[in-house]
Amino acid sequence: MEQYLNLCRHIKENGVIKEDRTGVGTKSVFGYQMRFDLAKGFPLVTTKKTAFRLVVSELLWFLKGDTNVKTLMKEKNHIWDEWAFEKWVNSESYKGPDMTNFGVRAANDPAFKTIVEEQMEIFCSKILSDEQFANEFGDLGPVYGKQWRSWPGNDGQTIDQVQNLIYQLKNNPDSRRHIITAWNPAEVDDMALPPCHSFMQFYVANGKLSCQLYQRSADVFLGVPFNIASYALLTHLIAKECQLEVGEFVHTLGDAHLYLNHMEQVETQLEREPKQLPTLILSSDKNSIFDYEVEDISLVGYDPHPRIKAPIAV
Ligand code: THF
Repeated sequence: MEQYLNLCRHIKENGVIKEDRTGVGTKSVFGYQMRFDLAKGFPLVTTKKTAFRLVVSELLWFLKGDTNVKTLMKEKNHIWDEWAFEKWVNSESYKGPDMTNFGVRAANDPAFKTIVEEQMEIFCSKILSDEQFANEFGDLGPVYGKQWRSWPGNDGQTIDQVQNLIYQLKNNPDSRRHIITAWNPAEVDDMALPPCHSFMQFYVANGKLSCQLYQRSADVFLGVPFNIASYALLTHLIAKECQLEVGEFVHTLGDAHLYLNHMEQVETQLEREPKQLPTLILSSDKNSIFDYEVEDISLVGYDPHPRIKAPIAV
């Protein structure tokens, strides 16, 4: 995963200091591309331990068309909690301590961080125990799952972009229109967070399936290792269903940034030697990409350096 370390180095050396929505501040570059040959191993970052099971449960959640964090919480996946939590604490029905700008405030104030964590626990247990609460506050709006599987079309029809993609890959592999887009301008304002990984294109040549992703905003320390693994996995799943080999994952980034409170962690990672990439194992009895469960997807030979903790910007 030299590609990933080169990206970190490139931003460190060439990035400009830029304010951002979250108030944390970033070092940022605009426009960058990485390529991963998926036949050479599964591209999960080895210079820190990265929780692949979270990548899997998130991708299966997208593929099922789900947009409610309850499903993720049941899988003990908490990577989307903050965005649902934010909707709740800004609503009429929230009666707890003031949570304005809780992300930045928690990062600067340990006492307040404890209060946020308490409220977050209350939030999670309500989502898991109260169905009506989960329906109202667990939903992130028309995010990835909705756009991928049921993009609202004309006269009440919905468009299943994933199903259509697979059909076209099987029947018209040379097409230059193998596209899925999550960026729906009509619905962006209703989403808890507009899609960061917004537009993908697939490509078939020499019996191999490649995927290119356009990611408008890239949190290089926390998000990007997840995003690379997620799209690599998606490419494997689709290739298997279409009886193709895997080709390349091409990752194109728009605003590629390192949060200023991740800089020390990045240094630690840059001092480490990358290790051999793991291999992906898919359970062989699945006929459809929509039938996978978390247990059907695993890695062998993943032996990363230890985890490096960092705060997430909300
Ligand atoms: N918001 C921000 N600021 N960065 C992102 O990368 C991001 N995402 C998704 C939505 N909003 C985002 C969520 N993806 C982690 C990883 C991916 C996320 C969110 C959070 C994270 O905290 N990972 C930690 C620990 C995970 C754990 O073990 O619970 C890590 O060390 O990797 C980009 O799509």
